[in-house]
Order: sequence, then structure tokens, then C-alpha cells
Amino acid sequence: MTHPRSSLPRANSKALAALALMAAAGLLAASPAASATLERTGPAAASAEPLAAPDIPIGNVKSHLAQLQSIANANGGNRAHGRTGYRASLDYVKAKLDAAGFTTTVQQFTSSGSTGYNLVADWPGGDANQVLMAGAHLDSVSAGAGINDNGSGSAAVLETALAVSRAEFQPTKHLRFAWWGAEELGMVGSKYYVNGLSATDRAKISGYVNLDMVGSPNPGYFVYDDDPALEKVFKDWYAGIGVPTEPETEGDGRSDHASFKNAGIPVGGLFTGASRTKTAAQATKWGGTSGQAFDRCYHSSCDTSVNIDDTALDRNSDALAHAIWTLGTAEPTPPGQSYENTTDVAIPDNAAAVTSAIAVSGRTGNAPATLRAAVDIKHTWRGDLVVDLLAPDGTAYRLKNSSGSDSADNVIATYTVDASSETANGTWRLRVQDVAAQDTGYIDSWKLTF
Ligand code: DTR
Ligand code: CA
Ligand code: ZN
Ligand code: ZN
Repeated sequence: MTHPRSSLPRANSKALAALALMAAAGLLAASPAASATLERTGPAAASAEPLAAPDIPIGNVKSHLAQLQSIANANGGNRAHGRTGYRASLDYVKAKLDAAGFTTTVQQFTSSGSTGYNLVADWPGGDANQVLMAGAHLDSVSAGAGINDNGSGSAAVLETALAVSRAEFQPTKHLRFAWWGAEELGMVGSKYYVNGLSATDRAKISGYVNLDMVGSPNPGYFVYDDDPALEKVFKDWYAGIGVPTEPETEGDGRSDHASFKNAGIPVGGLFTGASRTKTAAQATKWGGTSGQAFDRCYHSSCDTSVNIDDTALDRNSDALAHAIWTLGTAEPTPPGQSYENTTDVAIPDNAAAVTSAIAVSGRTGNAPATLRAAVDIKHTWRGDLVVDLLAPDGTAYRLKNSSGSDSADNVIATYTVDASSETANGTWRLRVQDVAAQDTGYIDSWKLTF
């Protein structure tokens, strides 16, 4: 379905073919701005403009949900980890992908005494050193069929992958899609996958996009505000159809993107809300019912095929396809220059902030919108820590908030900051403060790249 007020160009093969014929006959305007480089790179003639994503047919997405509902009905009413309904769900998705030409892998793990499974599907081709991933957890809770949570994300990712196959899409990046097991037990499957990657293979993943609950019946339109580049792709798409979005603030670490973020991989994603209540202001901008949960059937037996808002599911499916086509063909970020400080700086427990400085010189103009700050802070119970990047003029950019519940050790991550309003030259500082008693550590090193 093409969205109302859609301003996105939707290239179609007929228009491209006509353009190619006109170019071949020298009929196109010769001006550099108008000329298009029409070299064949695959089934669809390439053009100077990035290829627009195809529309994801909502009917196809809904038919996947119908299949997952049938599977739950035939397997004790759920698709939970360790139950027959989960493996049957995975077999359904895998069969579709095998038939569409993907290279699929089933990864096995154990959790809570039961065998769990991840499904990973690679689209042949693209640069193996630049892997763009999209994923969704395929398991439900044991209370029900889990059609919104998270059949919706699973079906949207599946249909986008199938659209890649139908289009014989040939992106510059390598595309990998994944369906995770045991997310409801604590992102077990995605953690198992990421932990099984070598540091080299992790570094090859340019970004991970997560879809978990993208068809809530009283929907909000939330975009993960983690990696700015991934966030921008989704916010631009929604702006293009005139739908406002909000940053997803239900809490970091509440779905499979956390497994990738904790490994320093850029993450993004989409969310339509769970048990939180839609406000009056949100109902005004999005419609729906204020004072009611985004999904009243969250983790309940009523999370069935009727617990879906088709418009929200359609929009998020199309937004994902847009992200895959856009990010999949985007030029790699140029390596840039790096500036590093490896001097250890002790962080006093529950006390004043400390800083570590990097002097940048010899650059011209301002810093970029994609300034990368890689930090390596050794500290037990990293939830104690607040981390900021200070520009030469003292402007603070929050990289990490404190979190009472984040008991994991160390902050080893790369943050992308829009520093385009800051002069590049000058002394940049990493500021770290421990705001909770007990647990100590130190800044091991940090690096700026642009
Ligand atoms: N934890 C997810 C649902 C969920 C709750 N908050 C968020 C925020 C972002 C993504 C997902 C969620 C689940 O129950 O599967
Ligand atoms: Ca659509
Ligand atoms: Zn859930
Ligand atoms: Zn979920």
C-alpha cells in the first residue's frame, strides 16, 4: 500500500527502463545535474539516485501472522521458547527464505533447560566486510500466540527479506536477517549470537535494526534514538509520509538490540508501544485512544491476530524496507582521522566527575554530524556511570546515562554524535562521573574519529 501524503519517490522498473532507452538514444538532457549514470548493475538499471525501496505488501505480512497464529493454535496456544510452537514458527520462516534464495543457518543454544534456536539468513553478495543486519525475536511468551509481540516484527522482517529476493536487490553491503529465540527470557538468543562472534566479525556489522512490537493496536510511532544515522533514516521516512515520531524511551536493554549495542555495534529500530498508556497529546498526533495502553494484550492470551493495527504494521514494514535499501547502498563512512588518549584516569566512587582530554589541531571547519567517540571504561556495575563528550567550547553531549539496573561491567562502545555545530580544532574531553556508591573503575582509553 502506498501511503497517503507519501512524498517518497518510488522508482518502478517501467520508468527506469524508459529512462535507459532515452539515455541510450541520447534523448536525456546533457546537463551534469540531469544526466544519470545508467550502468547495468543487475536486474534493475542503476541510476545516480539510490534505488527506492519497494512497497511491502501488508497483505503478505498479515498472511505470515495468520500462519503464526495457526502454528500457535496447533501447538498449545503459544510459540514460546522450549515449546513446539517456537520450532514450528522457525521452520515456517526458514522454508520461505530457503525458497527465496537465502543462505539460512539455524543456531542452537540451551536456556532454562530447553533447546533454543536462532535463524540467520544471509542474502548472497555485497561486501562481507560491511554487514547490515535486521532482526526480530520470534518467540512469544507462554501465555499466548504473541502476534504483536513479536509476530509483527518477525513478519515485517521476513517480508522485507522476501522483497529483497523478489527485487533481486544487489546492495553494496552484505544483508543478513535474523529471528531470535528466547528473547522473552532475557534476549538469550541474540546474546548467544553476538557472544559467538569474533571481534573481527563484530566489527564487520555496520548496524543492527531491531523490530519488536511494530503493530500495536493503539499504536505510537517510536524510533530508537541510539545510533544517529540509523535513527535519521527512520525519522526521515516518517517525515516523508507526514507522521510524527518520538524517541523510544521505554528503556534501553529491553529487546535484542541491546545485545548488539553492548558489543559496540550501532543499533536502531522501531516500536509501537507495549503496556504504557498513550497520552492525550499522543492521541492527538497519532489517533487512537488516550488513557489506554498501546497494547492492552501485551504478554497476554489476547495477543492474537486481531491484536494488530494494520496501518502501523504496514508503515513499519515499509520503513524497514526503506532503511534496508537506503543503508544497504549507502557509501561506507570514510575512515577519517583518529585521535586517542590511552592514559588511565581513576573514577572516584560516587563523587565528582573526572575528564580525559584530546587536543585536535590542523583540521579545518567544523566537526561532522557523525563524529565517532569510542570509549573503553573499565568499571564494575556500569550503571553507576554518566558519560559525556565535551566539545572545545564546553558544550556537553550525553553519551550514556546512569542506570540503576545495568549491573554489567565496563563501557566499551562507540557513540556517534552530531557535532556539526562545533569547531573541529581544540581540546575535546571525555567526562565520566560515578553517581552511585560502591563499584569503582577508570577510563582506560578513548578515541575520536572524523
Ligand atoms: N521487551 C519487549 C517489549 C518491549 C518493552 N519495551 C520495549 C522497548 C523497545 C523494544 C521492545 C520493548 C518484549 O516484551 O519482547
Ligand atoms: Ca506497505
Ligand atoms: Zn515480550
Ligand atoms: Zn518482544
